Amino acid sequence: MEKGNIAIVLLLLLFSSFRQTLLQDIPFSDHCKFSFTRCITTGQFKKIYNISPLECVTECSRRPKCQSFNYKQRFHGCELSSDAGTENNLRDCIGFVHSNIEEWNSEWRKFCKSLNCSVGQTCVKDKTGNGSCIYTECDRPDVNSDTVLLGNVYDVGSRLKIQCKEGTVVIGKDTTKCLENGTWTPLGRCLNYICPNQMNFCYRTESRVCKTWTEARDTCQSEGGDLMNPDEDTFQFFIDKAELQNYGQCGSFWVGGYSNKTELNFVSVRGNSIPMSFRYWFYGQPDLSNENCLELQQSYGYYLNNYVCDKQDGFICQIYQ
Ligand SMILES: [Ca+2]
Repeated sequence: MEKGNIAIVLLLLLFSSFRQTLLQDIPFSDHCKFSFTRCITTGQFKKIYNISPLECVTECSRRPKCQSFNYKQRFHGCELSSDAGTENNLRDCIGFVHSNIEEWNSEWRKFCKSLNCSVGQTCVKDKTGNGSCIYTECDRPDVNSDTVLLGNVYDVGSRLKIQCKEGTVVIGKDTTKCLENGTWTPLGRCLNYICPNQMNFCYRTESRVCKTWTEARDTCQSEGGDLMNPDEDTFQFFIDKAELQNYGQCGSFWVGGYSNKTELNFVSVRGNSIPMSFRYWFYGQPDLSNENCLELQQSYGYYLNNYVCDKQDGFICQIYQ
């Protein structure tokens, strides 16, 4: 045999022994189901260590969420992904193999398919062979772009924490736990709010994007709060402390108070009435009966004015802690 041929034979032997140790408990006919030295980097939702490649096939087969998996030889590590591997999302990864679960017609796959488990559930079999579905993982929580999620384990019982990007604060809780029903406990969000000392609320003033009263209220509610409640304490904070003096690109600010169409009986978004005697009305306000929404009017030193709700104003959102 020529030297070159010997080298090729040795290489082939080496390569096949590498495959053999990697997937020794998997029939050779199934080896074509793997992409060697490839891995998927998207959609990973669970890692399990110290299991065999066949057990990894089983773990993926038992979860409707699992579309493909990586197997890492060195750590006997199994990484489940909610994405199927394609030419676009597979990368070169030394020491890994990747496989799409669609390739496998395992007993577990057939058994679990009939149970129709939900995403987040795992199909299990009891001693008598009956199957059922239990929640084992939560989905990755939805967070906004200002929120950094710390931790990447989504198993039932595990906890995650959030960290806010500069200029934003956590509104609500900064940790969450994956419950046995596959949902997270309520997790806070990072928003560009200010939480003043000794007040029971956080707020933000919007003076660049001007909106109608209803649009402004929708915006505040979508952030988990409401328009600023026009009550004594809040006014003392904003007016007496002159918190608004540096703002004004939109002019005035919508706040959370309105009246019905014909009378000037104003109520706040939290349900308290705002009597004519309230000391934060500007002189002579409220006046016209077609002005059904409340604003802090810039030219009135940000005292209360009723105005037509279609006007475009800035606004103040408030979230009680
Ligand atoms: Ca008015």
